[in-house]
Amino acid sequence: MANHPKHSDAAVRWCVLIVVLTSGWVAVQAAEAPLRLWYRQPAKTWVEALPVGNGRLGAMVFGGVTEERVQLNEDSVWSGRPQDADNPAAKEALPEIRRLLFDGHYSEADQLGVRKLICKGPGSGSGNGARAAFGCYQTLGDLKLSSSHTGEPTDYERELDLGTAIARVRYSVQGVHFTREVFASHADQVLVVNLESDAPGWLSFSASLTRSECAVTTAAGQDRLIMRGQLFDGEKTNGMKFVAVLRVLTKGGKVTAEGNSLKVAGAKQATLLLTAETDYRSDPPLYRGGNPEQTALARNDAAAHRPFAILREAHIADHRRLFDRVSLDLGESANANLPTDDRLRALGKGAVDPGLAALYMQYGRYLLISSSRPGSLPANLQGIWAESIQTPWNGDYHHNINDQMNYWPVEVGNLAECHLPFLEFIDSLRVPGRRTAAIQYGAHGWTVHTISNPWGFTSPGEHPGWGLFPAAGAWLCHHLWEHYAFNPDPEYLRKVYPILKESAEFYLDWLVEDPHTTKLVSGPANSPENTFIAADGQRGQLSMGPTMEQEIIWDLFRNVEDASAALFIRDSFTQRVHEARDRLLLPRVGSDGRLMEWAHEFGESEPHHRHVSHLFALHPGSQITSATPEWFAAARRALEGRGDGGTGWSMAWKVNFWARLHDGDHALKLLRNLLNLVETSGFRYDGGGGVYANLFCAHPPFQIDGNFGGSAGVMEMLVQSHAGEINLLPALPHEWAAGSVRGLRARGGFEVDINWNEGRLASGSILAEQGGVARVRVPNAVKVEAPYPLQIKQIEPLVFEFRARAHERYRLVATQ
Ligand code: FUC
Repeated sequence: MANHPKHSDAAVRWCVLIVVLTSGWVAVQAAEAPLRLWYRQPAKTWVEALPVGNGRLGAMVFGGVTEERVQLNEDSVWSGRPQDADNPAAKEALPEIRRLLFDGHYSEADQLGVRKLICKGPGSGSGNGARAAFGCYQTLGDLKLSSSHTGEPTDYERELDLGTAIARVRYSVQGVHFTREVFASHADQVLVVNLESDAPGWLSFSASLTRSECAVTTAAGQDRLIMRGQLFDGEKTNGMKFVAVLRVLTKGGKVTAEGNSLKVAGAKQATLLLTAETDYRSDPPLYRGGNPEQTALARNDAAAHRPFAILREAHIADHRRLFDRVSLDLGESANANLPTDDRLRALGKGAVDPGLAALYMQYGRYLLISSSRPGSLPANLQGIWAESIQTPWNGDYHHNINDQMNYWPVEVGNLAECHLPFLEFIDSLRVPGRRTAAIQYGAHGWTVHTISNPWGFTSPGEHPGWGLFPAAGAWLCHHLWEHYAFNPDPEYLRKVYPILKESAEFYLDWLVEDPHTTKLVSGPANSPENTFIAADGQRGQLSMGPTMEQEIIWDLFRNVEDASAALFIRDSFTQRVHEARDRLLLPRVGSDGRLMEWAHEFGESEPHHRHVSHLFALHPGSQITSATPEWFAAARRALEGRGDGGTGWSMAWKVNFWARLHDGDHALKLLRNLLNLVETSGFRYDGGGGVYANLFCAHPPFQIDGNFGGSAGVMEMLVQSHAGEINLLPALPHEWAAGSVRGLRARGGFEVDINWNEGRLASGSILAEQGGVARVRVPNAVKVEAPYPLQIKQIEPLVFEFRARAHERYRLVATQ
């Protein structure tokens, strides 16, 4: 899929200039607190270290004075290999399991499901994917710098500057100031560590490159180290090959190789350049190719020919091109100047700190830019940052909420090109997904279940209670559609239409008629990853027509219909999709007024279960809006029932739900819960989520989805566009009485800037990037200025319709 054309940077800057000149935003922007995470001490644990990344290469910077640890990642360092895990037994057992479920024999169906419906073989490796064929995303290794400082360091500070994407450490020893900067350059595909002292001859250290297994480091000449390795492919170390090259350049002093480390003595400045590659290729059936050593050496040589200042400048320019598209000011925070860990502690004690919410939102954008760039693999459960060999949940791609959540901020946060790795990954699942559809279910089209890896795993997981989630493919297709919805480019839509179509083909075969209601239902399927209690006391996980399945398939069918309409395609296939959508079992409201999670009114074994699957239609779907008041109210009741706690990502989802329910204060409550500082380690499923000191989301353990979900939630509180209109300030909490946001994007190809005061929209503008009709809902009366007044129609007192031509900007100014 090609990158769609976007407005040029010059155009963006020009528009920004207009806004700045015409709406007095200079003052607002100047008042913004610096976007940085900072601390007065080095990181003791990995979740205190600071992440940098260029989409592919990542590093966690600890900031120690005498011992610096820069833990390294490369996004394709995956063990494992492709495996044949599709299970033909499933196809045979399907009619019987469906019959049992329709007749209410849930336990029996579950037992048969455990035996027949799961993948063949060990699936994800049940907690040990690193040694199984499924594989595991792992650390690349550690770059360690040991320095021979003597004397106590003073004036220590370390920070991560989100605007420049540079991690920095500063301190003094014996009156000499030292500065260390680390960044992962996308422009030069190199990780750069620069050390400087303000007096000549003071920099002396040794640098080593290590990995706990499967790697050997050797010196190459006096100024280079090369680490070579090969991972497990299951049983044997015959898997992915990787190479890392480290070079040290100095000003003053001397570099020598000693064993497998480099020694720098008496320098003023030292620049370390690290390049890394693997032989992974997204190219089935082997998924391998290329010459990683050659590429790593060539990229390292190229970087070594560019002075540090040039590398730094190119990196900052490249990062700013994406990051600066959005700015957010949520108002003054008394705690803005506290170190980030203290700031979190103060928030936990009840401090009002809207600036921290703005920082968290921008951190999500920063992390996405750093972990998902065109050409990279998509951001996994940990983005690209993983410390160990056996990463939790294999650091894989989970499609029952997690990897989708990773991409919630991408379009609204004006980073459309960072969506591409995920969209391309979805496309790449088609080939293995066709096999899975045919072998498991005898169905046409392509499908995927709860988990994937870069080796094209599309089979169900090894337990149906979590691993049998047939709607996963349709949910992934939601992203293909959303990219179009925000950037309406027919060329792009023509390319992805076959992927949507083939997914719909699968569901047309997969759906069955419920003999009791004649509705079309999906199943057997779990409602991720919850357990129900039937009226007669049976506990089960598999059922027919769980609400989430129905909602996601409805969403796919509607998107296919909209896509075919946009492409002027009308054929028997689109007619079949239309008819099937009409016959789908729709969301239902239970006797207690809550939206039902399953097709029957079951009891719940965990009423506060972390997944809130049945509210997919509220968010990220759009089947439930204020235009469907009965469902809207029932969704609210269901959400209240689920409570305000949860794992990290669960609370992040709830921020978005409350925003969609237009309850800004409740959304903020969840955001505060999400910013709960977690200072313990270990796994928890039953709540206790929050953030670590480095603002990484705590499931716990670290899982990045909550960072992205929380970031998207903040944006969702300010601008929504899923319900056929652009809704400005739909869920503004009282605490954010005054503020401004610039550069958020809305479906239809619009860019939104707004300025508010005393909780009311003060001024704003909507830029039509390519023209089209926009309906805009405002929270209070405004006057609209359009290039041609005839292009504006007032639909309701607070709803306007603009018929915009490309590049036109519509201005809104409060009238009272
Ligand atoms: C889903 C969730 C878990 C965890 C895992 C990676 O299975 O239910 O909480 O986030 O993904």
